[in-house]
Amino acid sequence: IPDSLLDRDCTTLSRHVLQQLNSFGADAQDLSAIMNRIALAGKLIARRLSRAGLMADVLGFTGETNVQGESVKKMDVFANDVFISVFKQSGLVCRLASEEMENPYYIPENCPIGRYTLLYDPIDGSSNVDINLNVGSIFAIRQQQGEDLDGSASDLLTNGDQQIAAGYILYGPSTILVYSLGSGVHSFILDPSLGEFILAQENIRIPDHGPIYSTNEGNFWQWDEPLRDYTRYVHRHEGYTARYSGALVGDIHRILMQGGVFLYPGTEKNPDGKLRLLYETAPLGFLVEQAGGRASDGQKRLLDLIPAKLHQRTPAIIGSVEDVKLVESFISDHKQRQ
Ligand code: P6P
Repeated sequence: IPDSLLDRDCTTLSRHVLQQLNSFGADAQDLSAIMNRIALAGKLIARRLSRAGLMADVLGFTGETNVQGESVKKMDVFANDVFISVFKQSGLVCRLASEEMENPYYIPENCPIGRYTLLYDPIDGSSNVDINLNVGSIFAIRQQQGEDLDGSASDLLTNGDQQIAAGYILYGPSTILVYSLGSGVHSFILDPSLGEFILAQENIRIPDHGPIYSTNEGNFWQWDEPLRDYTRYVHRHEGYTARYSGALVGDIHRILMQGGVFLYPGTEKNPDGKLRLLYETAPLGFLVEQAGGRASDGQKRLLDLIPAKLHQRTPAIIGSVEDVKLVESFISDHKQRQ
């Protein structure tokens, strides 16, 4: 972190991206411009959220149901369209795949130039919007492989190591943007008076172990036996505490900062769990691995998983190495006994 406060305030996101990208060569400019557009989207969403209760047409539901079968919040649609709009003017991203859209959105005029695809969850945890609790945006950037002439975006159905950048924006008491381009995890705090994301922490490292386990224990009886055994273990042993907000970005940010493990296992109703691989758990898994943590579906590394379809779901165990390995050991021991 720069020594003087003034230097610190001048370490904006775009400068930090360029500093980092010396090793990226030609892509440096592109990725810096893309991160700038993501920052603009974050500012537009943060501004709307801060006045949600005061403006018409922000809170509540649209009456529609999205591809996930979830009722769509007005804020979901607004945030989804914000990302499309900021990239329309950018010339860099020619395809956007979102939790809110059945098929990717194409910006053909960008295709000859921009070979990048944005995968995103525009507002994650949107049920928290109406009660003024934290929500987040999750994003990943991939390079398009091939021409995608049939519009199926099948080149996106690859493993998470194909992500060239990933991150999230946490809309809480402060608006924080956390990202990685593959060389460490860095956080920025939005200074509304400047309209800039200012560097807060560089090379964030997740502790190898932490006290927190973060999961919806309301699903306990729907889990497989190993996950129940793990839960009984942390209930019985000193040094563990439960924290769960029902909004993925805030729960993961807490784990990244303090250590521990976030779990969204499969259930009888949803054996693949609830979270989506391409634009929720793969970006977060990328970040947590970059911070020295671990991310799996309980048995396999999350970033090795290859989705069969765009909105594929996956169980997710994400966090400190030791804590994720502990959960995995309950699953592998159980399999050996069968
Ligand atoms: P549950 C929000 O709807 C979300 O997609 C994530 O933000 C969050 O982690 C999860 O679902 C919460 O699900 O079943 O615990 O309410």
